[in-house]
Amino acid sequence: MLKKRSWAEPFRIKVVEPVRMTSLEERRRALTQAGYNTFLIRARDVYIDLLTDSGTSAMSDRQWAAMMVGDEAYAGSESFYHLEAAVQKYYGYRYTIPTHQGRGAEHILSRILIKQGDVIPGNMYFTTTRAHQELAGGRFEDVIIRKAHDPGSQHPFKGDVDLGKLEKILKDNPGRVPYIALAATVNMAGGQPISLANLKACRELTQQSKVKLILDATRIAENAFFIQEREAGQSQKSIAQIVKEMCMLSDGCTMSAKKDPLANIGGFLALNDRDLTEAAQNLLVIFEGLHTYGGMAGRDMEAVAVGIEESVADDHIRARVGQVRYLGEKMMGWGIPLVQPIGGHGVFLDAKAFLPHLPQEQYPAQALAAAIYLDSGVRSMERGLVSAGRDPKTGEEHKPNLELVRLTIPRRVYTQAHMDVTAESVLSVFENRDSVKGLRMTYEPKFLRFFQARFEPLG
Ligand code: P70
Repeated sequence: MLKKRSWAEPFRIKVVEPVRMTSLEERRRALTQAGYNTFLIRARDVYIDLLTDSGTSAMSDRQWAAMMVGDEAYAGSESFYHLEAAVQKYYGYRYTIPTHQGRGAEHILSRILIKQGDVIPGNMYFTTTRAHQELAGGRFEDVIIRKAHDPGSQHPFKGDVDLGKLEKILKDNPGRVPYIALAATVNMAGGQPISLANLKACRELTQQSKVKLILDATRIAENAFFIQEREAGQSQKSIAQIVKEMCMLSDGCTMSAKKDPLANIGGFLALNDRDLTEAAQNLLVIFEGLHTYGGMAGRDMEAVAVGIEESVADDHIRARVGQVRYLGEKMMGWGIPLVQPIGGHGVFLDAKAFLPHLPQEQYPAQALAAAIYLDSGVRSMERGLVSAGRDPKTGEEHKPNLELVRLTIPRRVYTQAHMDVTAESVLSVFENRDSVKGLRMTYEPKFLRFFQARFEPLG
């Protein structure tokens, strides 16, 4: 009789945080005050917060306990050595340079490796990563496979690099490519993984040209889950084994510890090369802090150290990606257009297909995120034309093919019922999609405009 055996989260809940429900009128006011930008809505006006999985995880009792014994010494903090040991054990890098969060690591890395006019290939841009590459005088070149830009493509590894493209860039720019930056998973593509085979091929190609390979390891455990699930010959390996193997194919990584490592703040740059580490530590003391805390309190380094260990547990990652998939499959079953396959950290709605009556100039993804908030108080994030910003040289808007709304799931925070409420709200907006109006931008900040831009509805 019983065909299916369900599984549940590998934890139980010890502390709860009440959330506030709002009326439609309250949400309408909050949305207008926020200029139709979900980044500008006050958290108290949000019911289910799917803006981001960054810094929003629920920490475990072990992480909280570790925070209590954080060593707040200015120099030589024990907590730094715990963090360093966790990075060595689970990722395999020799040196850890602690930063306040991921972009702090990206800043330091870009400054030590990029010279004016350099080219940095990568598997699709990420906003902060590209901004720091450009501020350092470099230019980002997208080498991700074409299918990554197609929301309907079922390719199992949409984070893979087009090796032909990469080879051509290396050949055309001798001495001008300091490193290739590879993200695992690829956020802007919809949380899509890179395969171990493709990573190995990138390693071989770049080694021939003496070009470094730097991972953005922010969501590497989620990437490892997809490798274990989908890649030939990998299903017998543990998540921890795959994570380590991926890291060993690189010269270093930048990390936002606010994602996979289950902390509320923190990050690091990890490297194997002694001289590069020295260069990074020299800048660290100017921009972040002393080399044994960088941008973190001792207790934060403790939380990250324990979080790293928890993040590579097979049970944890199956439940984590499984919850995202539950939400995605539910909406897919109703014919709601979204990026497939469903990614690791969120469900990405295809706003172009969702709102076909809106041209991209009217910011359909921004409008859709606003409409979902208005419907239910579920907060999501635009990942389309607004996020892509402008070319710093020409001032032209980047026109991404992907015009997406990201419903990002914080780790260990929400229940299956929250996923049901979210899916039903998106369905309700989908059924009334003809009434969603386009937007006009009324304020545009210079850097990373999506954070603070303001809009008003057309018509
Ligand atoms: C998100 C967050 C952060 C991030 C990332 C990848 C693959 C580096 C970072 C930077 C926060 C965010 C950032 C910019 C725009 C919107 C949201 N992603 N690499 O929500 O890390 O935030 O610690 O400086 O995803 O996706 P950090």
